[in-house]
Amino acid sequence: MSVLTEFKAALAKAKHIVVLAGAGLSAASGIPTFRGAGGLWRKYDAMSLATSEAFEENPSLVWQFYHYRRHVAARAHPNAAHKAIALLSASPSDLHAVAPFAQSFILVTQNVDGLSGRALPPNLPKESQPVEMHGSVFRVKCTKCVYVGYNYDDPICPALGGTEAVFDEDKPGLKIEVEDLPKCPECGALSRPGVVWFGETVDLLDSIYENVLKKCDLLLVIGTSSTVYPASGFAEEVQEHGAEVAVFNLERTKGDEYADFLFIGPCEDTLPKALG
Ligand code: BJW
Ligand code: ZN
Repeated sequence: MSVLTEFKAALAKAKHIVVLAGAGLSAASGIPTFRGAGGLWRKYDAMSLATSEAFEENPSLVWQFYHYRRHVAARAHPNAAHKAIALLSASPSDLHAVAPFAQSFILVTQNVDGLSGRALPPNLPKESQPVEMHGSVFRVKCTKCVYVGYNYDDPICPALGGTEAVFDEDKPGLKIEVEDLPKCPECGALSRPGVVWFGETVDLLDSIYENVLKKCDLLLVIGTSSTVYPASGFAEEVQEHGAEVAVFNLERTKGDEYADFLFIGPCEDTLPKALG
């Protein structure tokens, strides 16, 4: 039996289906990954851009990096893999056509580009929306007060306008004063990107374990190198209680260790076939 046929049989009996997505899901939309060819962490130093220490030391540089990422994400469009997931998240009848016993279908994404949410129709209930475990580049948090909100302005403040072209050329030399960087709409203090940096805790983790992983009986791991904790532990976690794991990736990864079903190839091709 082919892996596709075997996977479809697993889908046909699954009750609680979880999708864990990584940067490879958005690669076909033109969003760079982190560690693969052309990946961000191959070109830029993660520790100088994606830690709270880096932000404290050089908020101008870190904001230029996230302005560049916001600019790219805002212009990108969901691809066939985002759409295949969105269809099953949004439409019970499409979900039940491939998984007649499914009681839940939840996407947990490490991606901060907002594309999975944009693939969905508007006004869906919260349980049909993606869980953005590493936050979003469109979310902003105050460094002083409790304010957290979404901001889709491009640029988010005048001083960052145009810096995306310079950043893309790997010359983020422009020094923007703190008073010209994004400000909290509540208290006026410096705002920071609402993403989870290295060394920071994933606030949603307890809820993901309790409400998502605990009951999962089929996990799809899509386009992630499975190198970053805590998402790197999800496949092992669900397999311990008997769930099956399907891995969709361009190449072999650490995640394959737990794969009951392995789909090597671009997920924008393999996933619509597996879920269709
Ligand atoms: C395709 C494709 C196509 C391409 N089709 N596939 C030592 C050991 C263990 C853990 C640690 C350690 N030292 C430190 C840690 C903890 C750390 C960690 O895991 N570090 C590792 C790098 C070792 N983790 C943390 O710090 C986390 N918090 C935490 O641990 O809290 C507890 C704690 C607190 C304090 C002290 C100690 C513990 C937080 C991690 C936050 C990660 N943040 C980032 C940046 C977010 C904001 C932003 O985007 O700027 O999240 S890093 C980056 O990696 C981003 C991603 O979400 C994340 C995962 O990357 P992903 O998605 O897997 O992308 P890639 O590029 O790695 O892989 C892409 C894959 O797609 C590849 O496999 C391709 O082949 C594939 N692909 N095209 C299918 N078309
Ligand atoms: Zn504030």
